[in-house]
Amino acid sequence: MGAELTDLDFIRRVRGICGQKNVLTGTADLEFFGSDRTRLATPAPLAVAFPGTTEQVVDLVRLAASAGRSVVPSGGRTGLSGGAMALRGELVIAMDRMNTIKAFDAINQSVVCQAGVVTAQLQAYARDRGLFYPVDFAASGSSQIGGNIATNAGGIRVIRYGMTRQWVSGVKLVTGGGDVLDLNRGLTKNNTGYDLRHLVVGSEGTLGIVVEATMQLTTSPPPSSVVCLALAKLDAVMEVSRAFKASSSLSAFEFFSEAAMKAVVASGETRPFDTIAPFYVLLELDADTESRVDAAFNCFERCVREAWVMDGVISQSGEQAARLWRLREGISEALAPLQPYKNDLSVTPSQVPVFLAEVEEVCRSHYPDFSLVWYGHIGDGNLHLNVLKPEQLTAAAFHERCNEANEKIYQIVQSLGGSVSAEHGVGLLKRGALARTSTPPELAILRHIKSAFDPSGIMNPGKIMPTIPDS
Ligand code: 2HG
Ligand code: ZN
Repeated sequence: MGAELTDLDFIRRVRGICGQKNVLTGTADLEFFGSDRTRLATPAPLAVAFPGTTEQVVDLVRLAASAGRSVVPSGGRTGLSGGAMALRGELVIAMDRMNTIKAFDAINQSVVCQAGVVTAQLQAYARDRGLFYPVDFAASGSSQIGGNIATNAGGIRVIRYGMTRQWVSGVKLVTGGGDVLDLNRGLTKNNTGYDLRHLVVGSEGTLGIVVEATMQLTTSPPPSSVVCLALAKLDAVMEVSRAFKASSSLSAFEFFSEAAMKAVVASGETRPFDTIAPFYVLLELDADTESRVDAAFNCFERCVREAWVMDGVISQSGEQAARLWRLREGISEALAPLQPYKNDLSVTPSQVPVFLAEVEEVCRSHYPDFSLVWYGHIGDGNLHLNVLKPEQLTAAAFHERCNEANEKIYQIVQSLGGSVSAEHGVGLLKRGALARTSTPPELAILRHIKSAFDPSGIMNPGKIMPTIPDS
């Protein structure tokens, strides 16, 4: 029936489902809700719908499937791989109105929340109940739980708490076929074959729309201190990591280069000390007892004696700790106006120095005009390589050369058994690179899984999968 629906008829039916005021079609709204932080291309969806219930999401997906229209799920739109970009007349389903924390279970230490709950909202809710939601990153103030699940968001405390996947004990999904799957239902033990919940985590909206989730919380962490260290050379990273891991209980181990420090300082932050170094690390460690604080100081002194560390500071207050964190968390935003070319790569933590040195070498010899900004979650092997455009190059020429450089960088990633997308997902940006680290049989299984959940192929077209189907 619906295949012949005109654009206007389709929008009228969408309005019939969500209500007149919950469907937007103005140009500015289409651009805003049809995009994420990548701004890869000009968004061009047909309409943006804001459902208020799971039933409305089901009706929207069924309508889209029957009319042969594609659907792009939209959360906080903070993604960095183009996973929420709507480029060709799709229906964007934005989860902003489904933003309620519906239930709290103190015994299970879990909450049931709708997909549009903002990460910081969940963190505050947990805090108010003496508990802790540990997944955290710079975009926590606007990213939504549904999007975090769809991208398996990581962030700054993965070395202690893991990624979002670890905290999802149940997920409710409206599949591309319009069925509602209530997966795992908050259970800790459930060995009933394939765990479909874990297929949904990281599926980037290609299988269906997450409408609700049971998220686990944990006990509040002990008081902590933040340490920022200036490193004399790259090799010192591993020595410092080994030393602090042996002496302290770490919750974060982050890294950034002087180019990143310069950018964040130019954006208004203050250098932690006068020493200029090629690299810096930022550690967060438990400081709940005197002996733990002493151990951190002793370790710091040892690192200086060994000449791994040129300078450093240990936070003496919550305010100072927050200031030090801003040096790391503010980098992405500070670089944004320069429109860097982004890579989000990972290898095992012990391979990081080799990996970084090899990439630097390739860039030095083939792309001497590129300026490389390194930062990331070095404790878990995840590095964000942001490349800045040389002034004399046009944006198009710069992109072309970055793509060419990627071939060489991906070869290094591949040779070390790493990943071409550590935490930002594949989206549109990395789908060409997927074959680097996934074999043809793996990609074939990926496609079969997609069609089992999304038989008409309407869900988030072109994301993850290496081709864009015509819509
Ligand atoms: C971070 O760790 C984010 O700051 C953003 O994952 C990284 O913008 C980037 O490349
Ligand atoms: Zn990151």
